[in-house]
Amino acid sequence: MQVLADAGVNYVFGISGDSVLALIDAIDRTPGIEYMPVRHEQVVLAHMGPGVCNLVIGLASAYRDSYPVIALTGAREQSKIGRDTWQEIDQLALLRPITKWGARIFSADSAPRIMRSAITRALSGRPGPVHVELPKDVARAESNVEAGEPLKFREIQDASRVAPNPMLVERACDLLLSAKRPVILAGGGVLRSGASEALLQLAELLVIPVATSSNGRSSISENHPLSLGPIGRYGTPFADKQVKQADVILGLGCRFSDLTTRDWSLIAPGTKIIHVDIDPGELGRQYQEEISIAGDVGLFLRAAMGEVKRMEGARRAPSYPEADPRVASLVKEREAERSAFFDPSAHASIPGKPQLLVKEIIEVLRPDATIALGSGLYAARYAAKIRVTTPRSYLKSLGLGAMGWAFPAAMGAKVGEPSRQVVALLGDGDFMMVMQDLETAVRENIAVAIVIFNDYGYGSIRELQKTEYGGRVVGSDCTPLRFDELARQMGALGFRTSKVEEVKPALSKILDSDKPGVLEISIDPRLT
Ligand SMILES: Cc1ncc(C[n+]2csc(CCOP(=O)(O)OP(=O)(O)O)c2C)c(N)n1
Ligand SMILES: [Mg+2]
Repeated sequence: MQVLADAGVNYVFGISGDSVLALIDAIDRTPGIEYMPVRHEQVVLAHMGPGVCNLVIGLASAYRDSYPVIALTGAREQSKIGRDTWQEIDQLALLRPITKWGARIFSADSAPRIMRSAITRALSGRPGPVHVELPKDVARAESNVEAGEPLKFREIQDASRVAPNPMLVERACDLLLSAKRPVILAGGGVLRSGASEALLQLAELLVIPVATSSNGRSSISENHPLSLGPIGRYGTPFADKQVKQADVILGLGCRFSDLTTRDWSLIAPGTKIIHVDIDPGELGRQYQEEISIAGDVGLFLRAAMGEVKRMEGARRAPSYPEADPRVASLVKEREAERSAFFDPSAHASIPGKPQLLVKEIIEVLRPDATIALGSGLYAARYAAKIRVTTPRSYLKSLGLGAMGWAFPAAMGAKVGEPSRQVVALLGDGDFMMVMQDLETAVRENIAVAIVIFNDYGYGSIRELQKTEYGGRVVGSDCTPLRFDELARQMGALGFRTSKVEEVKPALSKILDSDKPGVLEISIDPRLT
């Protein structure tokens, strides 16, 4: 615990059990680190066996989206391990495919070394979750081994930033400078590398428009004239078109996934791809690439800027990118698509007008508000249209697409940055997976706003059953629940509306209250 506290870890979220009592006790006795009980084990400290089983969704989400997480789990006493004792499963094996690394602390003396290793592995290179298991007898043993020098997150990250091969950077710059319609595709790696500023600088220097994967959203302000917005499943036809027409694509910290490329149909054959990623395993994995570069995205961007300036190839004095005719026309097209989406008259036939509900939500939020999106239809099709402008302000379980992720993610974001507004936008089905954690939010006063698009069921699934299964809607309707009443009963604020004009005042009340609150937006289930 001392290693974690020294490294700056303030909170350990968890659910207890006999196997982790010594850990919880140690947290309680260690200054600077606090135990925060939650009501679902998606994170981070979990009892052995059933507790570890509940960890799977949280860890798999973190693994697929490259978030650093340390999972601490209990285990039976060492003398009992492997005998199928009560609640015992092979936890290290269970979590292995969804973690970067896992280890058992086998003696009290080895604890600091293994914890230091866990922190380093979670944060370095391509970040991800790690798992440390602590047998009950080891957890209660005494040791005189010191925690060691405090680890600094920043130093760990910097130590593993691999610089790209300069020869490849030069070739990449040559290709970018000779391109006619280049596009940058920014993925989550830009954010993990902290390279938003550098991305903007290179894009502006070369006047290259920037599209993002969904995981890369917030790496560039979507208000910037060079921003095309997200592409693929959760993107827009406008952004997709620019990527289709590109002759050179510079992929930064992205995986060219099925979601991003619409099953690899977006990038036209013959398009030249330059791909930069910290994980060499991603290079050339989905496409035949013109130039593959292993390395940190931020270091690549800085090296490329130096190279371009040396080549004196900057196309323009650094004026404003809108002066470029291509950019001016892109901005016009982008804004036209957006206004059409939110235009009330264009959707007169949709009684609930979910677009307009979302527009109201956007107008209440501060520009740097963090939004966490659920995985249902209303979140994906409508709420995803919120324009994201601040780095790390957009959270969604993308690689795994898990329901039940957005609300706890929003709580984590609020605990991490209490001064920022945090709002979870999700469906009723999504919320029901973890609604018991409202108790956590109230108890710990984690002031998140939870906006539930209540269409009384699994709208996205219902839609598929209507279109692909002859309209036979089976198992996708939920009994109507009053989430506003539930919230109030649990001690949170609770509002409910089905009127567009009531969204703003209700959400403002929650956001201004500094308390957790639920706004249930009732939507006619016949819409899906
Ligand atoms: C843990 C998990 N189980 C099942 C699914 C499959 N699934 C995707 S969306 C969805 C329904 C979502 O319902 P809701 O949150 O109410 O959103 P809506 O589509 O109604 O807007 C389901 C069951 C999933 N993504 N994650
Ligand atoms: Mg629903």
